Amino acid sequence: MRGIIIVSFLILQSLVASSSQSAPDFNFFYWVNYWPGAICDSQKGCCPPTIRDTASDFMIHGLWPQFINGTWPAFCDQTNLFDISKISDLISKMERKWAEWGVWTCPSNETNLWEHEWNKHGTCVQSVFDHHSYFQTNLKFKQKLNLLNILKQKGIKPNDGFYGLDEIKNAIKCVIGFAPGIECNEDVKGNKQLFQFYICLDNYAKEFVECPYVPDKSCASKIKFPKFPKKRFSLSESLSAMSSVSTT
Ligand code: U2P
Repeated sequence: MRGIIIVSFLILQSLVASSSQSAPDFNFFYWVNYWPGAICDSQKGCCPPTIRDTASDFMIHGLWPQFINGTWPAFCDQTNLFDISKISDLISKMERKWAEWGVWTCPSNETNLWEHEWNKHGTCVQSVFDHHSYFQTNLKFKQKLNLLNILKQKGIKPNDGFYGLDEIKNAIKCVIGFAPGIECNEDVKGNKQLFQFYICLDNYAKEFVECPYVPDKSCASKIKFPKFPKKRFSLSESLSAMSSVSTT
């Protein structure tokens, strides 16, 4: 009898626990990555060379909760704003994979992208993520999905060449099973160019899913894949390069 009571109590307890865990109140996620080369050209045709230790790669923009009707929640909680101390172990990786895009504008205009993404989108997904897991999940997908390599393997390279929009979508679809959304912008000559990928994830950000909704993101049937911004050496790197030349 005592055993039955204990088992019943445990079942009841687990039911209460699972019902108090809130389910996501949005439908899916966009995981958005931008191409730094598309930011340079679209400004004044210039591109400040970066001294940042960024990889020549797509950069994370953010993980955005979405509704299937094409709207999205934003800035949901003023009481839990960005706190960098909660993600200190992730910073060095984030600096390489999630660079501020103002670095590549003319003139450089750094705001704080991480802070903005948490305050705008992260605060709306607290049924699924806390500070740390929000940022970590972005980095996890970056590790899992190498967009640039996928494109390069299909001969689609950042060389200022033009490639079919469907060709680009299909390259990604071949690997994740679903076509991404693509956002374009224009270079100074008015050419449409690859700016951002929208990869759709389920509302727990566990799996890739078919995009329930992809907004029209103003591309053409052929789009330019601009070069990656050139790297400028830092003062210490330049000095060490000079000293190695003078000693040889
Ligand atoms: O389009 C302007 C900014 O609104 C946010 N956005 C846009 C489309 C969409 O489907 N979902 C969404 O969240 C983005 O916010 P950001 O983080 O850049 O401020 C988008 O850039």
